[in-house]
Amino acid sequence: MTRLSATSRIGPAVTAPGYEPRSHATGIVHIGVGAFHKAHQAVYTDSALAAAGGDWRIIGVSLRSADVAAALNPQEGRYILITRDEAGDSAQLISSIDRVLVAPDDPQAVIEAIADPATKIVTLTVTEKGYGIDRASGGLDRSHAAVAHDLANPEKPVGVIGFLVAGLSARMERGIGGLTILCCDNLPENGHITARLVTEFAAQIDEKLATWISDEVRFPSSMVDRITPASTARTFEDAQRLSGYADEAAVETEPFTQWVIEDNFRAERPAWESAGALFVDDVAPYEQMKLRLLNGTHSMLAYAGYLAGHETISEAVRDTGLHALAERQMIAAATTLPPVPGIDLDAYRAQLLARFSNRAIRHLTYQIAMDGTEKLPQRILAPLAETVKLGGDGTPFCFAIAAWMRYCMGVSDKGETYALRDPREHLIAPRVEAAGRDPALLYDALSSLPGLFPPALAGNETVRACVVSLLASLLENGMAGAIAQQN
Ligand code: CS2
Repeated sequence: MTRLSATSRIGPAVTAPGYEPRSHATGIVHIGVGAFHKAHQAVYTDSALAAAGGDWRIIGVSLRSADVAAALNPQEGRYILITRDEAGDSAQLISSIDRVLVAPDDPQAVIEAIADPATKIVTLTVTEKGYGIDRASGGLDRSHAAVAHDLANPEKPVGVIGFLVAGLSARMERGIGGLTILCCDNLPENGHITARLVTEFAAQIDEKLATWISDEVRFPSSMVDRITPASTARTFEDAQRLSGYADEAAVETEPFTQWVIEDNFRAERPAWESAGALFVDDVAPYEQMKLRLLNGTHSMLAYAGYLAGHETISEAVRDTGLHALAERQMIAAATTLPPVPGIDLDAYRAQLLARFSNRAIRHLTYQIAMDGTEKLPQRILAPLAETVKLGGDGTPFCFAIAAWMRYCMGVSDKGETYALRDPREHLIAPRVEAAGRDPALLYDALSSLPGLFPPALAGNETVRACVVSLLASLLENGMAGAIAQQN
């Protein structure tokens, strides 16, 4: 089968780009070219290029693996995006990515791309664990492997913060001026977090650079949303069937998409609003809504669903017991939110449950279960702390915590083992082992992981009692039994 390329004559089943890609130069560097980027920011940029033109094509950067570059570069960045709905699939050829750089192969090329005067915006999707956030202080975690490496070798970075600072330093030295760094990861106030990490890192190297960054660089926050599972053999087969070409870079996603961006850019930007992006003064209410209702419930469904034997989110949410627990958690999370302009939260909740049930998307519970310690704080623990403060009932969140703690044991009710896949696995494993099957010991061992629980929850006896009793039920009755008991 011929491989997809810039000159492929794609059949009518695939929507072609509404612009001539080669007529547009690059203006964005994107770090973390995973499936999510290819189903989200790259698609908004593709639409913006068609609607309003401009030199906004994307230079992608992979921080670790060479796989994405190997798939995309021979295709001049082209790939097929399949949108899956229960009513059927649709496909689109995306052409906004120009090329992908592999950072470990050539770190200097990444620094040069960020320092290029043509680069106006650097967007980021490196997942929560990529940044090196010290959860206790909110600042830079100097023990994070990439951060520690990059502080010692600022000219040869390996991590996202190190690369940003090296690129910015080159811009300052060359008198080029600043740019916009737009974080698109699922973190609250993600622009503020990124600004703080970058500035703290820069201050370690050169105070003057830190001041220059504060003056010259903008860090808008943004809320991103589109459920995008990892590509599988079926994604590639369908891309081939629809387009007539082999495409190992193909991705699949759901129809829904949302991007809310703080309108705070250093210079011009693509017309992302032409693809539906919303520019606002304050993203925080939208971020909280999405993190607490969508991601918080997603995590609960991932842990409880996986242990109850459900392979995908759609299966999990079609389990009537889990459906009720998902709805209960969303209702509880909604009470912790500030008003969200223009959003009807009841309709949002119903829409989320419908999105989760989409059987055309096989989003694995095991995929979402990974990196729990990086996800729990903003998804579950923050709304629980808020609920406690408001005097509400924290049980829905306690159930999610208990499900995560039970999941940390690494063995299913049937005795099957699985890998935890959490950056703090080395801390979790010995604690779980020492606690055995004692619910109180398990709670104490995991809730005391450094920086995980916010101080407001750490010594809260009501929360402890609630999670411990749920854990006891989980250990005694199994996940399916505990779900039934909650209903
Ligand atoms: C999921 C998210 O993997 C996860 O942790 O909760 O990737 C989720 O699918 C996206 O945030 C949806 O926008």
